[in-house]
Amino acid sequence: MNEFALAETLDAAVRDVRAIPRLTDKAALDVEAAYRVQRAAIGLREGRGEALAGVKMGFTSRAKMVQMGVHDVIWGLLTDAMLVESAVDVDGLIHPRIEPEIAYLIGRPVRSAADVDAAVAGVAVGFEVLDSRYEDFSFTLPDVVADNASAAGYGVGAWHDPRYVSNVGMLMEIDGRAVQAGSSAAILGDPMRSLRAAARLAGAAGITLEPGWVVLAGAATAAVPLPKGAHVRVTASGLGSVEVTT
Ligand code: 0L1
Ligand code: MG
Repeated sequence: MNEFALAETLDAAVRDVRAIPRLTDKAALDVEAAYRVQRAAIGLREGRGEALAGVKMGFTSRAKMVQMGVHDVIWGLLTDAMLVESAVDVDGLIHPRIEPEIAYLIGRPVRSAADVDAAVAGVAVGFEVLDSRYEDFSFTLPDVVADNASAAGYGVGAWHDPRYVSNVGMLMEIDGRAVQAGSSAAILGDPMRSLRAAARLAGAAGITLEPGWVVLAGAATAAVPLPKGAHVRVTASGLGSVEVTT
């Protein structure tokens, strides 16, 4: 199967809400080719009218990198249709999970890591909804890269002026019960490192981070299953909270 056909397979899994076998079970796919598949699948979304809205970073904790045997973060693209205002329709997702994130707002065009520190216009607490398109949420590194790093949705709380959030406490509650607690330091030791990596990787791929784009720097804790009928609140010390229902 060629790379465009692989992108169509992933895109159909999203639209049909149907898990698929790993692409690497049948196709020889390295990470470089997997990013081309990712880009082609995003192109299909753009063809349906979605606009690029940011970047998400994945495998930003050392623990997850070791688990996957990788030495670098991965990244994916966010579109405007992925933005969750207040509710997620989990019936439209295969096996969703949610995780607490630190989000950055881009204020000026960023073409390389050198541009990014001065381009931050805001920082917020956020969440990411993950939904691997693969059966059993099971994948190899090229599979998850092709699958846009499992991105399905994201939300952000109120934007705050740029500030250091290298070690702020984060809490995720479902229906008032704490389900995950951690620190933003779990994100590469400092989420700014992840933001710089986003700028580096996007720049190398010829993508400019545009004003108004959001960068999800990574998760402060493990993701948890996102059930139907739930109320989720994610809080980061000094950044307030963001809430979502399902
Ligand atoms: O955002 C993330 O760190 C997740 C990257 C993809 C792996 C997964 O689905 O857990
Ligand atoms: Mg994430």
